[in-house]
Amino acid sequence: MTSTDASGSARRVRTACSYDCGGRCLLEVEVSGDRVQHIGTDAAPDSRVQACGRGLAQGEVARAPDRLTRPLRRVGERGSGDFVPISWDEALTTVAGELARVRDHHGPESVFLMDSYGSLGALHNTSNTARRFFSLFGGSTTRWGNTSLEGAIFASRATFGAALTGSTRDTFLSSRLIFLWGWNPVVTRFGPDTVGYLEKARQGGARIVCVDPRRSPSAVALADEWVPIRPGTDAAMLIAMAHVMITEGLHDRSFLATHTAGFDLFADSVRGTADGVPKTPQWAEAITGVPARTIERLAREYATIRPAALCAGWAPGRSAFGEQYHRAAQVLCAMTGNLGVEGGWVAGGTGILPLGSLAKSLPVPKASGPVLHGTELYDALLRGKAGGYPADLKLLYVVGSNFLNQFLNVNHGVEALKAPEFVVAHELFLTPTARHADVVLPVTHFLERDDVGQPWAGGPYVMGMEKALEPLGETRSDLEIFTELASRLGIADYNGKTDAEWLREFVAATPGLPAFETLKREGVHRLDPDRPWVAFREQIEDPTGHPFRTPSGKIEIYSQKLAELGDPLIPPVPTFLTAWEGPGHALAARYPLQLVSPHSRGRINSQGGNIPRLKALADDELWLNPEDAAHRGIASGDRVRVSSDRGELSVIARVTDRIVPGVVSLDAGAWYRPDGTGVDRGGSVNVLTGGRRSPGGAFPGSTCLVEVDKEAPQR
Ligand SMILES: Nc1nc2c(c(=O)[nH]1)N[C@H]1C(S)=C(S)[C@@H](COP(=O)(O)OP(=O)(O)OC[C@H]3O[C@@H](n4cnc5c(=O)[nH]c(N)nc54)[C@H](O)[C@@H]3O)O[C@H]1N2
Ligand SMILES: Nc1nc2c(c(=O)[nH]1)N[C@H]1C(S)=C(S)[C@@H](COP(=O)(O)OP(=O)(O)OC[C@H]3O[C@@H](n4cnc5c(=O)[nH]c(N)nc54)[C@H](O)[C@@H]3O)O[C@H]1N2
Ligand SMILES: [Mo]
Repeated sequence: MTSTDASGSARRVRTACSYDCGGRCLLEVEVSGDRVQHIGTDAAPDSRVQACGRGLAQGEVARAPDRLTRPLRRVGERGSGDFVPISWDEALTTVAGELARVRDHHGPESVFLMDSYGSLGALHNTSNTARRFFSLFGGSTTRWGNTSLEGAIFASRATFGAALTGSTRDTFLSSRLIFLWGWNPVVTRFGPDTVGYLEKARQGGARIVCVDPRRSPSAVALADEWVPIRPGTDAAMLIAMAHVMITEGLHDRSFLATHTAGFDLFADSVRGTADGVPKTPQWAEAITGVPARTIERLAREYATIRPAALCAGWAPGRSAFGEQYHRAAQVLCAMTGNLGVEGGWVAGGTGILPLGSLAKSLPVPKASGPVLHGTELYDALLRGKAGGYPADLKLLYVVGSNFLNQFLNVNHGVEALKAPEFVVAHELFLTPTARHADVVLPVTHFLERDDVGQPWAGGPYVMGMEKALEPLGETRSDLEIFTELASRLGIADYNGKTDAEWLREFVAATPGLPAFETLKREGVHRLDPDRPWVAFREQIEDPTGHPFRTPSGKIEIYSQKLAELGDPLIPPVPTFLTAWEGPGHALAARYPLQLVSPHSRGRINSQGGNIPRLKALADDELWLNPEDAAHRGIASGDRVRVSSDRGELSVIARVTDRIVPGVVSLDAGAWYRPDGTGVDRGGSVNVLTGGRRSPGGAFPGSTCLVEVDKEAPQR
């Protein structure tokens, strides 16, 4: 444990963010007394773990004036924000009492655990701490459907029999062509080393093409070519690229014969043998808005310039039939033989690499209990069993999630949050979600805890995290809170160890790591392999010895498992399916513009939305094309009303040709702040979004039609 230097002179500690951005970047924190004087990242042993502006602002986050420091009990209506501070004893007694009451009277499935990605340390992990508790509690209803990449996970399982498809970023140094397809790592990072390797690849002669409805910061900084595309139509463009390769004989026949199953069935579908519609570049042009000639050229380039990396981002997959886009991208990777080789890339999910990764984190015993997809939560809260859901949800338990802001259809959420008998949230701040809780339990910030962490993928290193500050006020970690609740509820075995004991155990179980105390002092420990880690290298180099974990043992272009589902909306070969909300849909008469909602430079999802230094980094204006603006008499700087079938918000417009006509963009994560008339003045984009999950489970944030009008000046 570190202690504050009595003389008040500064000390330095090394830690890393535990946020859900794929980072885990080095923070060198200079602390004096209870304050962070400065956070730097320059002494990093190499540029590959350097922190971004969000990391460097964590001193302000941890000591923000609106940090919650005491447990709160609601006194006004839900959502009113009227709370009074209470003691921990009262808070824990109330929460334990409600948990026991609901479990004993209605069954544990009447508790819904809403855990999310607030903190992703190995120990202080908002999901593991909560899931461990509720497993031992007797179960609960939980959520399925990863908001980030469920489409990619679904597709990767079908195609490769694996959810994890990550490679280390140094593989880009061998790439001669790189597609940033709906991927904007200049803002979203995906590990602190991604952009550096992309820059190096480009300096070494790789051509970079960005396919995105927006000329994103990555398109500006990294790309040789920007290909604007209509949101939600990527599968059509990819399938048309396959058409070009097939008709021109550019596909890698020997790779396909050795490693894949079902290519002929896909080729039939591309040619239109059964439906009479050949999936030509002209066909795709009408759907995507991308000129047929561009599609042809890019198909030829991807098939002939090798090795090439098709980095298929997750945003295009967070759409109506998002999994089809991922499946199509995966098939193209296989058709060009760019899989399992250095310089190639597997379009898919990601995940901690199976190399020297941290062997242990807080264990979560298996629990049985019903699951609901995140997009079903509000309807389930409102209708329960009568609506066909597995339980009547009486108690909502929220840990590390600002779902009201971050899930689709905020107004529906506000209605649904009136329904449960009791709502608890563990939070740092009174977020839009926490405002709707009955009891809010104040948690520590990661700068106030020891931990260890590892980035999502591609970052072959482990970070030791040393506590820099004492917990603010009366805050406690999620682990401490659950430990207390477990003891009040008579749950044995939730936590019999100190933090240091857990952490020593996790680190000791991992070959190649120094002891926890050393790791904590050093900060970064790299586990670099001697050559790039490439997903599926073994399967490609030695197909007999290392089959894929699919029914055929091969890359399944035609998926036997999907065929067995017999669901026309989950076809066995990648297929473009028209979204349930989009151009040409009846709703487009009233709401003619498509909306995308990228992740912000100034936030991690919604986190940072209340911090001035981070707000200043964010771009919270609505981007719209000059053509669309002219029709509506809108100029940059005008306040506009954006409306959808689900709600309305008010923001400032930016007119820019960096977005394709017919599409507008507003970054996700600004905090919901409704005025008296139900219009959101905070610019929380999910006031506009809505709808059901994709058949494969993707969270369809970018399937959304809106209209934009100039707002009459306020009096
Ligand atoms: N700064 C920052 N970094 C983050 C996060 C954050 O909030 N802030 N969040 C983290 C998390 S949780 C995640 S899951 C990742 C998200 O990472 P991504 O999903 O990659 O990020 P997005 O910003 O949503 O989208 C990337 C790009 O896709 C484009 N796009 C949107 N829809 C489509 C489409 O239909 N087709 C095509 N071709 N392009 C499209 C957007 O314009 C954007 O430029 O980022 C992580 N990193
Ligand atoms: N329209 C649209 N919506 C989107 C997206 C999009 O692209 N467009 N992206 C989606 C994606 S990819 C994601 S991942 C989701 C994210 O959805 P969430 O995971 O709900 O997003 P966050 O805003 O990161 O909320 C995490 C909360 O945890 C709290 N927190 C931080 N540390 C701790 C801790 O140690 N303990 C506890 N108890 N709490 C802590 C933070 O204060 C914050 O309020 O949003 C999704 N929503
Ligand atoms: Mo995410």
